[in-house]
Amino acid sequence: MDELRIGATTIALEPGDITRVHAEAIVNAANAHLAGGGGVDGAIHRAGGPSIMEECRRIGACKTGGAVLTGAGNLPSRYVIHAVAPRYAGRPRDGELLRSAYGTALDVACKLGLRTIAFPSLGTGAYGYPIDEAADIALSTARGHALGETTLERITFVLFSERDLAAFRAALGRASVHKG
Ligand code: AR6
Repeated sequence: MDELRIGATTIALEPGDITRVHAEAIVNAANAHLAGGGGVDGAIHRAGGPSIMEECRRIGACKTGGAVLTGAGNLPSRYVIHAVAPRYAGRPRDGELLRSAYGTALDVACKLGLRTIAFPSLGTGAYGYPIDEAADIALSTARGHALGETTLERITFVLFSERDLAAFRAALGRASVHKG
């Protein structure tokens, strides 16, 4: 089973396309200019319609490691949380920034009192973060969040490729071993 239970929160993995997911918030792998692009970002703006980009323009920018909130246009979710991963360059700081992008998105959702959130694998496409390391960071940040006080009952990682799903499954196994 691709799930890990931490207190009242379930961390789950599922294959698929995040634009089709029914979670209260989905997370976008955005860039610091909130300018749109390819990958998940392109898919979310295409499926969600122009209102999301209008809101992004009003917000203007988001620092790397940060996250900002918009509505979700025509998507089945209520909100899109645009999180900005680092462009991978092998610096120790890259790990901190990726952790911060996940952590900030989780905090934004929790402040809104949301119960469900879905993430793609941030940073592991155009930004080049190695998937195995990124999956460990994603799951340990979710686990750390769930160990604190949170409104989130379900944190789902929606994995678009076999490679992403396999890496997150292996990382979930490692996170489960360290559960106690
Ligand atoms: N649903 C879920 N995951 C997806 C989807 C989808 N529909 N499409 C791709 N992925 P990327 P980044 C996976 O490049 O590395 C954009 O141009 C994909 O398999 O979307 O953070 C932005 O504007 C990959 O593992 O995001 C930025 O400029 C993962 O999503 C830049 O790319 C992330 O790949 C951000 O790069």
